[in-house]
Amino acid sequence: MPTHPSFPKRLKGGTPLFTAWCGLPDPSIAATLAREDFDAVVLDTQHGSIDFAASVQAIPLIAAAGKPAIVRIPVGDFASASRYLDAGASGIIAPMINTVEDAKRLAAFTKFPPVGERSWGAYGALALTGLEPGEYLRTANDLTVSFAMVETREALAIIDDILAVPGIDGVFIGPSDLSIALSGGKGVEPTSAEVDRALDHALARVKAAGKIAAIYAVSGARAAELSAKGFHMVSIGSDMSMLRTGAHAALAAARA
Ligand code: 3PY
Ligand code: MG
Repeated sequence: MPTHPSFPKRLKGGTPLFTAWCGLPDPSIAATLAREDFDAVVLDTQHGSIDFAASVQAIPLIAAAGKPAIVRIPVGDFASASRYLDAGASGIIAPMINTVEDAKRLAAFTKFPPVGERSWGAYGALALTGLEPGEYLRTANDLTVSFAMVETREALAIIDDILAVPGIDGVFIGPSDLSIALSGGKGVEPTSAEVDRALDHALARVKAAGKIAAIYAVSGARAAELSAKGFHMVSIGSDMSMLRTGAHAALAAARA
């Protein structure tokens, strides 16, 4: 059965999960990466060119490979978060959660009452999970994961308050935006010492709250460093970066 009741449990299970990150607009790309040894696949509808329809098509293709699909929504687009969960996504990543109010809105749209105000209509999720409506209603809040992105000074300053919002399962650090914020707009340096200090602090706060710590890594080598620090989930590069890296390596070998 292509359901992922174990996804939140696996996230806290002690073995870091590595995810693919897809922004290219064809669902077959996410389906292809889902067949590689990633633990889950993220569909990036904030910065990727993949749209709503293609993402909704990708979700069952990822599930058919036995993997959870997670969708990053555009900034403030909480209504789409509900629709992706309805389609069977196992998690939502919401960018630029900078206030407690933002975090509450995310929880409201992604969790059923009494935690939130998610509206009923999870038809794709019912098909993928095989659950009866009542069973899905009772279990969905615990089977799906809502990540608040922390990627600004404002968010870092109130990380404990964000983590305390019921329905927020964890934090996903955006190291590129964080580096821009911390440098006052001087540069994008997601692996800088300043970013490292900030993410060590964030990681400690997430662990103290007993919630899930996730982060984006620009490369496999950086993902290894971040998982060694103790992040539960690390997204590696992107479909576009892997395509370009592969092309550069092939051409360099050909022209050597
Ligand atoms: C960031 O690093 O700012 C992200 O949003 C992850 O790509
Ligand atoms: Mg970002």
